[in-house]
Amino acid sequence: MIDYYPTRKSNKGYFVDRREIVAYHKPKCITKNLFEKYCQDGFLIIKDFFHPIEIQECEHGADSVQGLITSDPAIKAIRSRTGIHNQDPFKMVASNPMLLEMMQSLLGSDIYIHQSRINYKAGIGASGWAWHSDFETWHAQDGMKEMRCITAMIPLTENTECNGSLMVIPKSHELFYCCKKEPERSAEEQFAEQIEGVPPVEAISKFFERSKGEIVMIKCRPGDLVIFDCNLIHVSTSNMTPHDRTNLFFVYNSVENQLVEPFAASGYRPMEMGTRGEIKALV
Ligand code: 6CS
Ligand code: FE
Repeated sequence: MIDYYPTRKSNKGYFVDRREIVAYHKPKCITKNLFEKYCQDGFLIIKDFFHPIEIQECEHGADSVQGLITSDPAIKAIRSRTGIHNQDPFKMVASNPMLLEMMQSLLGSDIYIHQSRINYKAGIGASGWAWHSDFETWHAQDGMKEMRCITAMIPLTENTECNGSLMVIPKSHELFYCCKKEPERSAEEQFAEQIEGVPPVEAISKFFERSKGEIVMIKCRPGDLVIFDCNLIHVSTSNMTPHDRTNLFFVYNSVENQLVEPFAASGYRPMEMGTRGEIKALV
């Protein structure tokens, strides 16, 4: 199979253009202006998308899951729990009809969930993530062929300018950086801290040249919905405030873009990091 995004294969990094269109159709729940903005910038923040009750239930759900994964008080790093979209109460939000209609329209087909997770950034010390494109990882490690996949981020606590909010480079989704080859680590190590697939400073500068230096901090609150293209370059800093930051992530992929063999990895990651096999479309 031809690899149009040959990342982690050679000893030198380089750029290639995006091949796929960013979105197919305008979803019913957003205006034409917002749709165009999404296509141009590669992300969108939609205020008050969810009903407060839906989100409150997830906040309680997240608290109980968090108890399990941060029981060691010495651990102040980011903690992710994957594979949560079939679990109550998260299931309800992952299959919210307006959210599904939006993803189906944007992706122009039936959809399914490629990956779901809760990311916790505990207060006073949780570290962040280096600049990266999620698609780079999904292509290299999971065998996601095309950029036809969108992440929905659902804040369960306020994301402020201080508590390690996501930052994105608008328009960076139009260009792909093929990263240089790095020694392979285990899926779990890679998930906890990304080293492979991190573009060098010169490459990030080029993304900034295209955005004319623009960087957007995704400030949002419970009830809001953030959507971003799988190839949008993003980063997040550590959380030195006393305020924990918790976000849900559901990654929707087109059923026409199901995983093939990984393009730059020797095996499959666990199922909850990249769904493969028998796919049931969400309706
Ligand atoms: O390994 C992954 O699939 C992921 N890693 C990062 C740093 N962002 C998104 C995705 O969950
Ligand atoms: Fe990411």
